[in-house]
Amino acid sequence: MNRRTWLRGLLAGVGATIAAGCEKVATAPPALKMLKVAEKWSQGAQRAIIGRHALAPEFTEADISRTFKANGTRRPVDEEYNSHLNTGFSGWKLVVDGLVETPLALTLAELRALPSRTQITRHDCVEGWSCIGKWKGARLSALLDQAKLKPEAKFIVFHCMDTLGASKYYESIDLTDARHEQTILAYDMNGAPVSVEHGAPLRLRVERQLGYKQAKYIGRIEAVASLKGIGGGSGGFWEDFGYEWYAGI
Ligand SMILES: Nc1nc2c(c(=O)[nH]1)N[C@H]1C(S)=C(S)[C@@H](COP(=O)(O)O)O[C@H]1N2
Ligand SMILES: [Mo]
Repeated sequence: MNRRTWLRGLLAGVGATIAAGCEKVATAPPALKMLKVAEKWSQGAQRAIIGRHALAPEFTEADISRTFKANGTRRPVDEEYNSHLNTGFSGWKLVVDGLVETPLALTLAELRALPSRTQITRHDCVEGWSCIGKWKGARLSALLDQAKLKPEAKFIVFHCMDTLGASKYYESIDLTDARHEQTILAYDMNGAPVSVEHGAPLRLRVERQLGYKQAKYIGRIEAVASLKGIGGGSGGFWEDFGYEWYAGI
């Protein structure tokens, strides 16, 4: 192992906040596995103390990063996405289905009419970089209230319109995060519609979680009882490669 791969492994072991990156992490040596266990324990303790409803830190306009790095898909190649992009997303609708009483299909104008929230927050990618941006979007809880979750619903799945590698990107969160005050479906970033590289027309902001949970290019939101039947079954694109499903920070 050269110094770099060793360092990468170490960072991955130390924990989700400063781990290796949006790529498959090399198998960790035993000492690092122990560190990982310790980190998991300390994360659990922190969560118990801080609680799942606490707000992520918010910043001021002056703190907004001059350039916000784009990561993962920056320009979807998918035909359906591009036809929506070419028509300014005028025919695009967000589908909300699965375990809901009232399935929805909402235009961007309808999403903009829902109760919204604006927040200046820090995005932390497992690769070890962070950027601060201002996000405005519809509160996910408002959308779920409109669709009326069935009692069996336990998770909210975000089906994205981009293909990364060989499969469509997707993510999922539980109902605590879905109903968190800062969990929004963002249509604006830094005062303008979300750009293509950052997930146009709609991307998730779930501020108590790491970067890979922040699904871009959302096309459909599905309420489910179990994550088993979706994608590789681990609840997200990177989770199917071994990343933690709960990426709380
Ligand atoms: N649909 C989709 N969502 C995605 C990704 C992606 O490749 N496709 N990458 C994730 C990762 S790893 C990060 S760090 C953030 C990057 O968001 P940004 O490009 O706005 O910085 O988006 C996340 N959401
Ligand atoms: Mo990331």
